[in-house]
Amino acid sequence: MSGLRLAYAPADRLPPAGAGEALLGVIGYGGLPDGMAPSVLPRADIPLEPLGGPALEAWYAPGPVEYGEAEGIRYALNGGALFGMVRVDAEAPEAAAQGAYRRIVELARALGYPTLVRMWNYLPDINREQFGLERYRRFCVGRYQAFAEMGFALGEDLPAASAIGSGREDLWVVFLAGKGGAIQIENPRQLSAYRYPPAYGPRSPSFSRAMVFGRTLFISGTASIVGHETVHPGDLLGQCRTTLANLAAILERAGADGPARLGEAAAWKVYLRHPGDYAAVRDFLADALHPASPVLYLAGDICRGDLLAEIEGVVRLA
Ligand code: 3EB
Repeated sequence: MSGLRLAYAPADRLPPAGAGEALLGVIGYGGLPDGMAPSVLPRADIPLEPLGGPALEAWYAPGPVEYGEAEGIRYALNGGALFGMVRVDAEAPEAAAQGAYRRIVELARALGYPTLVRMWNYLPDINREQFGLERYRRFCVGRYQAFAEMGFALGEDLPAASAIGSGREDLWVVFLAGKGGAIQIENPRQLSAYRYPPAYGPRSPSFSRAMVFGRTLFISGTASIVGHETVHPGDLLGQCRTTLANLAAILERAGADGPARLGEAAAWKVYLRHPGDYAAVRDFLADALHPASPVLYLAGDICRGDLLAEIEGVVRLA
Protein backbone atom coordinates (compact mmCIF):
# COMPACT_ATOMS: atom_id res chain seq x y z
CA MET A 1 0.00 0.00 0.00
CA SER A 2 1.44 3.32 -1.00
CA GLY A 3 0.24 6.87 -0.92
CA LEU A 4 0.13 7.36 2.85
CA ARG A 5 1.00 10.94 3.61
CA LEU A 6 1.92 12.63 6.87
CA ALA A 7 1.68 16.40 7.37
CA TYR A 8 2.53 18.54 10.40
CA ALA A 9 0.66 21.75 11.15
CA PRO A 10 0.14 24.44 13.77
CA ALA A 11 -2.39 23.69 16.54
CA ASP A 12 -5.31 25.51 14.93
CA ARG A 13 -4.98 24.66 11.27
CA LEU A 14 -5.51 21.25 9.70
CA PRO A 15 -3.70 21.06 6.35
CA PRO A 16 -6.01 20.37 3.39
CA ALA A 17 -6.16 16.93 1.81
CA GLY A 18 -4.61 16.62 -1.64
CA ALA A 19 -6.58 15.64 -4.74
CA GLY A 20 -8.13 12.20 -4.27
CA GLU A 21 -6.95 12.01 -0.67
CA ALA A 22 -8.92 11.71 2.56
CA LEU A 23 -7.95 12.06 6.20
CA LEU A 24 -7.14 8.87 8.09
CA GLY A 25 -6.73 10.57 11.43
CA VAL A 26 -5.33 13.48 13.38
CA ILE A 27 -3.07 13.59 16.42
CA GLY A 28 -2.91 16.81 18.37
CA TYR A 29 -0.32 17.49 21.03
CA GLY A 30 -1.89 19.55 23.78
CA GLY A 31 -5.06 20.26 21.80
CA LEU A 32 -7.09 19.65 18.66
CA PRO A 33 -8.78 22.16 16.34
CA ASP A 34 -12.55 22.57 16.65
CA GLY A 35 -15.02 21.21 14.17
CA MET A 36 -13.03 18.42 12.58
CA ALA A 37 -15.10 16.42 10.12
CA PRO A 38 -16.28 13.75 9.90
CA SER A 39 -17.34 13.37 13.53
CA VAL A 40 -16.09 9.76 13.47
CA LEU A 41 -12.59 10.81 12.38
CA PRO A 42 -9.95 9.06 14.50
CA ARG A 43 -8.39 11.78 16.61
CA ALA A 44 -6.13 11.75 19.63
CA ASP A 45 -5.26 14.58 21.95
CA ILE A 46 -1.93 13.54 23.44
CA PRO A 47 -0.90 15.50 26.53
CA LEU A 48 2.64 16.34 25.39
CA GLU A 49 3.88 19.90 25.05
CA PRO A 50 4.91 20.90 21.50
CA LEU A 51 8.18 22.83 21.45
CA GLY A 52 8.64 25.71 19.07
CA GLY A 53 6.94 24.38 15.95
CA PRO A 54 4.02 22.33 14.71
CA ALA A 55 1.56 20.75 17.15
CA LEU A 56 -0.64 18.62 14.88
CA GLU A 57 0.03 15.45 12.93
CA ALA A 58 -2.41 14.59 10.13
CA TRP A 59 -2.41 11.32 8.17
CA TYR A 60 -3.88 11.12 4.67
CA ALA A 61 -4.44 8.28 2.23
CA PRO A 62 -5.90 7.87 -1.24
CA GLY A 63 -9.69 7.88 -0.85
CA PRO A 64 -12.34 6.82 -0.41
CA VAL A 65 -11.82 6.26 3.31
CA GLU A 66 -14.31 4.50 5.56
CA TYR A 67 -14.54 5.28 9.27
CA GLY A 68 -15.68 3.11 12.15
CA GLU A 69 -15.55 2.47 15.85
CA ALA A 70 -15.41 -0.87 17.65
CA GLU A 71 -14.31 -1.95 21.12
CA GLY A 72 -13.41 1.66 21.90
CA ILE A 73 -11.08 1.82 18.91
CA ARG A 74 -11.69 4.56 16.36
CA TYR A 75 -10.39 3.65 12.95
CA ALA A 76 -10.20 4.59 9.29
CA LEU A 77 -9.42 2.32 6.35
CA ASN A 78 -9.07 2.65 2.61
CA GLY A 79 -8.51 -0.88 1.31
CA GLY A 80 -4.73 -0.62 1.75
CA ALA A 81 -4.19 0.62 5.28
CA LEU A 82 -5.98 0.66 8.61
CA PHE A 83 -5.23 3.55 10.93
CA GLY A 84 -6.68 3.83 14.41
CA MET A 85 -6.33 4.73 18.03
CA VAL A 86 -7.50 3.70 21.45
CA ARG A 87 -7.33 5.28 24.88
CA VAL A 88 -7.43 3.16 28.05
CA ASP A 89 -7.01 3.74 31.76
CA ALA A 90 -3.35 3.15 32.62
CA GLU A 91 -3.34 2.79 36.39
CA ALA A 92 -2.08 -0.77 35.79
CA PRO A 93 0.18 -0.57 32.71
CA GLU A 94 0.39 -4.37 32.13
CA ALA A 95 -3.36 -4.77 31.96
CA ALA A 96 -3.74 -1.55 29.95
CA ALA A 97 -1.20 -2.64 27.34
CA GLN A 98 -2.41 -6.22 27.16
CA GLY A 99 -6.04 -5.16 26.73
CA ALA A 100 -5.32 -2.43 24.20
CA TYR A 101 -3.03 -4.63 22.08
CA ARG A 102 -5.37 -7.60 22.19
CA ARG A 103 -8.26 -5.45 20.97
CA ILE A 104 -6.18 -3.79 18.28
CA VAL A 105 -4.90 -7.13 16.93
CA GLU A 106 -8.37 -8.69 17.03
CA LEU A 107 -9.93 -5.73 15.24
CA ALA A 108 -7.15 -5.51 12.66
CA ARG A 109 -7.54 -9.22 11.87
CA ALA A 110 -11.33 -9.02 11.72
CA LEU A 111 -11.15 -6.11 9.27
CA GLY A 112 -8.56 -7.91 7.11
CA TYR A 113 -5.47 -5.84 8.03
CA PRO A 114 -3.54 -8.37 10.14
CA THR A 115 -0.05 -6.87 9.69
CA LEU A 116 0.86 -4.34 12.37
CA VAL A 117 3.16 -1.75 10.84
CA ARG A 118 3.58 1.06 13.35
CA MET A 119 2.49 1.67 16.95
CA TRP A 120 2.79 4.89 18.94
CA ASN A 121 2.43 4.39 22.69
CA TYR A 122 1.92 7.30 25.09
CA LEU A 123 2.01 6.15 28.71
CA PRO A 124 1.58 8.44 31.73
CA ASP A 125 4.41 8.44 34.30
CA ILE A 126 6.44 6.07 32.17
CA ASN A 127 9.51 6.12 34.41
CA ARG A 128 7.71 5.89 37.77
CA GLU A 129 8.24 2.74 39.80
CA GLN A 130 5.06 0.98 40.77
CA PHE A 131 5.27 -1.91 43.24
CA GLY A 132 8.98 -2.25 42.53
CA LEU A 133 8.87 -2.23 38.71
CA GLU A 134 9.02 0.79 36.40
CA ARG A 135 5.74 1.47 34.62
CA TYR A 136 7.43 1.20 31.20
CA ARG A 137 8.62 -2.30 32.09
CA ARG A 138 5.10 -3.18 33.23
CA PHE A 139 3.79 -1.90 29.90
CA CYS A 140 6.33 -4.15 28.12
CA VAL A 141 5.06 -7.18 30.05
CA GLY A 142 1.46 -6.56 28.98
CA ARG A 143 2.38 -5.84 25.36
CA TYR A 144 4.48 -9.01 25.20
CA GLN A 145 1.65 -11.08 26.69
CA ALA A 146 -0.83 -9.78 24.14
CA PHE A 147 1.50 -10.53 21.22
CA ALA A 148 2.34 -13.97 22.61
CA GLU A 149 -1.28 -14.97 23.13
CA MET A 150 -2.23 -13.66 19.67
CA GLY A 151 0.35 -15.98 18.08
CA PHE A 152 2.99 -13.46 17.08
CA ALA A 153 6.44 -14.89 16.35
CA LEU A 154 8.00 -12.00 18.35
CA GLY A 155 10.86 -11.53 15.95
CA GLU A 156 9.75 -11.35 12.34
CA ASP A 157 6.39 -9.70 12.74
CA LEU A 158 6.82 -6.90 15.25
CA PRO A 159 5.74 -3.40 14.32
CA ALA A 160 7.92 -0.33 14.53
CA ALA A 161 7.08 1.67 17.65
CA SER A 162 7.64 4.54 19.98
CA ALA A 163 6.89 4.52 23.71
CA ILE A 164 6.86 7.92 25.37
CA GLY A 165 5.82 9.25 28.75
CA SER A 166 2.93 11.66 28.80
CA GLY A 167 1.24 13.67 31.51
CA ARG A 168 -2.20 12.31 32.34
CA GLU A 169 -4.06 9.16 33.36
CA ASP A 170 -4.58 7.26 30.15
CA LEU A 171 -2.51 5.13 27.80
CA TRP A 172 -2.97 6.09 24.16
CA VAL A 173 -2.06 3.63 21.43
CA VAL A 174 -2.12 4.90 17.85
CA PHE A 175 -1.59 2.27 15.18
CA LEU A 176 -1.17 1.61 11.49
CA ALA A 177 -1.83 -1.84 10.01
CA GLY A 178 -1.84 -3.35 6.55
CA LYS A 179 -2.90 -6.42 4.60
CA GLY A 180 0.62 -7.84 4.48
CA GLY A 181 3.91 -7.31 2.77
CA ALA A 182 5.52 -5.20 5.48
CA ILE A 183 9.21 -5.88 6.03
CA GLN A 184 10.83 -5.61 9.44
CA ILE A 185 14.27 -4.01 9.58
CA GLU A 186 16.69 -4.21 12.49
CA ASN A 187 19.61 -1.91 13.24
CA PRO A 188 23.12 -3.36 12.80
CA ARG A 189 24.39 -1.00 15.55
CA GLN A 190 21.79 -2.11 18.08
CA LEU A 191 20.70 -5.36 19.62
CA SER A 192 17.12 -6.00 18.59
CA ALA A 193 14.91 -4.69 21.39
CA TYR A 194 13.01 -7.99 21.56
CA ARG A 195 16.37 -9.57 22.49
CA TYR A 196 17.30 -7.12 25.24
CA PRO A 197 18.60 -9.02 28.29
CA PRO A 198 16.45 -9.28 31.46
CA ALA A 199 18.36 -6.39 33.08
CA TYR A 200 15.93 -4.11 31.20
CA GLY A 201 12.81 -5.77 32.52
CA PRO A 202 11.07 -9.15 32.80
CA ARG A 203 9.85 -9.02 29.19
CA SER A 204 11.83 -7.43 26.37
CA PRO A 205 10.23 -4.57 24.45
CA SER A 206 8.21 -5.99 21.53
CA PHE A 207 9.03 -3.75 18.59
CA SER A 208 11.16 -3.65 15.46
CA ARG A 209 13.62 -0.88 14.64
CA ALA A 210 11.80 -0.05 11.41
CA MET A 211 9.17 -1.32 8.99
CA VAL A 212 8.93 -0.86 5.25
CA PHE A 213 5.29 -0.68 4.20
CA GLY A 214 4.61 0.01 0.56
CA ARG A 215 7.06 2.76 -0.31
CA THR A 216 7.20 4.16 3.20
CA LEU A 217 9.83 3.47 5.83
CA PHE A 218 8.59 3.82 9.40
CA ILE A 219 11.53 4.30 11.76
CA SER A 220 10.91 3.51 15.43
CA GLY A 221 11.79 5.88 18.20
CA THR A 222 15.59 5.84 18.08
CA ALA A 223 17.87 6.88 20.89
CA SER A 224 21.46 6.80 22.11
CA ILE A 225 21.69 3.04 22.49
CA VAL A 226 24.51 0.94 21.04
CA GLY A 227 24.17 -2.80 21.46
CA HIS A 228 21.73 -2.71 24.35
CA GLU A 229 23.46 -0.03 26.40
CA THR A 230 22.78 3.66 26.75
CA VAL A 231 25.82 5.61 25.65
CA HIS A 232 26.62 9.22 26.65
CA PRO A 233 24.40 9.38 29.74
CA GLY A 234 24.07 13.01 30.80
CA ASP A 235 25.59 14.29 27.51
CA LEU A 236 22.85 15.74 25.32
CA LEU A 237 24.87 16.30 22.15
CA GLY A 238 26.70 13.00 22.53
CA GLN A 239 23.31 11.29 22.64
CA CYS A 240 22.13 13.27 19.60
CA ARG A 241 25.19 12.24 17.58
CA THR A 242 24.74 8.57 18.47
CA THR A 243 21.04 8.75 17.65
CA LEU A 244 21.83 10.24 14.23
CA ALA A 245 24.35 7.47 13.57
CA ASN A 246 21.66 4.93 14.49
CA LEU A 247 19.16 6.59 12.16
CA ALA A 248 21.76 6.64 9.36
CA ALA A 249 22.36 2.89 9.83
CA ILE A 250 18.65 2.10 9.54
CA LEU A 251 18.32 4.30 6.45
CA GLU A 252 21.29 2.58 4.85
CA ARG A 253 19.76 -0.86 5.53
CA ALA A 254 16.55 0.31 3.88
CA GLY A 255 18.46 1.56 0.85
CA ALA A 256 17.52 5.18 1.53
CA ASP A 257 19.61 8.35 1.49
CA GLY A 258 21.24 9.58 4.69
CA PRO A 259 19.33 11.86 7.11
CA ALA A 260 20.91 15.04 5.70
CA ARG A 261 19.86 14.23 2.12
CA LEU A 262 16.22 13.23 2.40
CA GLY A 263 14.56 16.61 1.87
CA GLU A 264 10.77 16.49 1.79
CA ALA A 265 10.87 12.68 1.64
CA ALA A 266 11.36 12.56 5.43
CA ALA A 267 9.42 13.82 8.43
CA TRP A 268 10.89 13.56 11.93
CA LYS A 269 9.50 13.69 15.44
CA VAL A 270 11.84 14.53 18.30
CA TYR A 271 11.00 13.83 21.94
CA LEU A 272 12.99 15.68 24.61
CA ARG A 273 13.00 14.81 28.29
CA HIS A 274 13.92 18.40 29.22
CA PRO A 275 12.09 21.13 27.27
CA GLY A 276 15.03 23.44 27.97
CA ASP A 277 17.16 21.28 25.63
CA TYR A 278 15.05 22.35 22.64
CA ALA A 279 17.28 25.12 21.27
CA ALA A 280 20.45 23.02 21.48
CA VAL A 281 18.85 20.01 19.76
CA ARG A 282 17.21 22.18 17.09
CA ASP A 283 20.60 23.75 16.32
CA PHE A 284 22.27 20.34 16.18
CA LEU A 285 19.58 18.91 13.88
CA ALA A 286 19.67 21.97 11.63
CA ASP A 287 23.00 20.58 10.40
CA ALA A 288 22.24 16.87 10.70
CA LEU A 289 18.86 16.79 8.92
CA HIS A 290 17.83 18.27 5.58
CA PRO A 291 16.24 21.73 5.95
CA ALA A 292 13.22 20.65 3.87
CA SER A 293 12.40 17.76 6.23
CA PRO A 294 9.69 18.83 8.68
CA VAL A 295 10.42 18.25 12.37
CA LEU A 296 7.90 18.15 15.21
CA TYR A 297 9.39 18.62 18.69
CA LEU A 298 7.65 17.39 21.83
CA ALA A 299 8.52 17.42 25.51
CA GLY A 300 8.12 13.83 26.67
CA ASP A 301 9.80 11.31 28.91
CA ILE A 302 11.89 8.67 27.19
CA CYS A 303 11.41 5.12 28.40
CA ARG A 304 14.90 4.77 29.86
CA GLY A 305 15.65 7.17 32.66
CA ASP A 306 19.12 7.98 31.28
CA LEU A 307 17.95 8.87 27.75
CA LEU A 308 17.49 12.58 27.05
CA ALA A 309 16.16 12.46 23.48
CA GLU A 310 14.51 10.13 21.00
CA ILE A 311 13.88 10.62 17.27
CA GLU A 312 11.41 8.77 15.03
CA GLY A 313 10.89 9.16 11.30
CA VAL A 314 8.65 8.52 8.34
CA VAL A 315 10.52 8.34 5.03
CA ARG A 316 9.17 8.04 1.50
CA LEU A 317 11.44 5.59 -0.34
CA ALA A 318 12.49 6.29 -3.93
C1 3EB B 1 15.15 1.72 22.77
O1 3EB B 1 15.72 1.70 21.68
C2 3EB B 1 14.62 3.05 23.21
O2 3EB B 1 9.04 0.05 23.84
O3 3EB B 1 7.93 0.56 22.03
C3 3EB B 1 12.17 3.12 21.47
C4 3EB B 1 11.10 2.81 20.61
C5 3EB B 1 12.16 2.63 22.75
C6 3EB B 1 10.05 2.02 21.05
C7 3EB B 1 8.94 0.66 22.77
C8 3EB B 1 11.10 1.83 23.17
C9 3EB B 1 10.05 1.53 22.34
O4 3EB B 1 15.05 0.73 23.50
C10 3EB B 1 13.26 2.97 23.71
